[in-house]
Amino acid sequence: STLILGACGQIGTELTMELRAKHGANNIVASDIREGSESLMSKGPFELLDATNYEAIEDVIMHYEIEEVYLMAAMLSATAEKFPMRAWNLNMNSLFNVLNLAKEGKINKIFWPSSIAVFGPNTPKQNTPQNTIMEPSTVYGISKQSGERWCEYYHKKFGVDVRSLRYPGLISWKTMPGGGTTDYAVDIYHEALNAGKYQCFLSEDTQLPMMYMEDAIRATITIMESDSNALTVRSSYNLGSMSFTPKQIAGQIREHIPEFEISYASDFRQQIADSWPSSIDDSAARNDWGWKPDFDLAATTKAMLENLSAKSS
Ligand code: VAH
Repeated sequence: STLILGACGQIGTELTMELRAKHGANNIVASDIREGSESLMSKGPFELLDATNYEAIEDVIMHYEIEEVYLMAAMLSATAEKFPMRAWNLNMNSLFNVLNLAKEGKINKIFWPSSIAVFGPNTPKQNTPQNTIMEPSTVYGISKQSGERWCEYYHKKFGVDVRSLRYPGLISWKTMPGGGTTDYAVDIYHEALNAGKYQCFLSEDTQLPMMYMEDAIRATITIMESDSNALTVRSSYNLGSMSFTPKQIAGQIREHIPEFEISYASDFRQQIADSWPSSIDDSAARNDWGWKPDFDLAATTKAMLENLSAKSS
């Protein structure tokens, strides 16, 4: 069966729901440092679990006969700038725990998320290549770049079957994001419906790679189900779908809510966003395991506003 570490997070929550629907709830063990939503807690096995505690994870692996682990626990870019050492400890020690469990033969497959945050200010910003200059200038980006190096090392040296995706900013309605720089692209939809206006913490022309959560979950499950021999990248695959600016997302929202107003007040997250790419070349993912996104900005906006309206009514 499967263990999800960080199952209460923005990605973990939806990933848990999708895997339970696909494989049966009793084959998916959700875990996190804290309890999650009522539906997450009530519809399948859940364990309170600190992803930095090797023995605690090992106990859960043995008890439930876990074969594969999705490590979705991490501290994201904005929060990590406030607590560098806590971010490094969580992001790295949780990864070493699952890599070492696989090296010891206690689990046989790992998914670990990387991010466009591995790229830095001197990385080519348009159509950022799979292999290019990577000098991340954020704590989170440094932890993800280092994590990618360790994933590739454990695969080459010990045969560990670890698979990874460099997620862009993710847009979801089922779960709130936590502590990310791309979170404005979720907050804006909530504010458009609740207040009819939004003050954006990034400037209007800040173009960032983004993805609708349904696409990200499908990519995650697809790469995990792919034939190991098809995977030519064991650091982490670039993964793209769309890129847009706050001005463009506001324009799409006004197609549905004509009187929606946006204002701009950049904060410390502007420097983080400015160090990241504007668009991503994900041809390796498309060639190796058939990646193809479904949602563009118009479809994402429609889905977000419809689902958030239905949820609150
Ligand atoms: C963040 N959503 O903003 C995450 C992600 C590419 C962005 O890593 O930190």
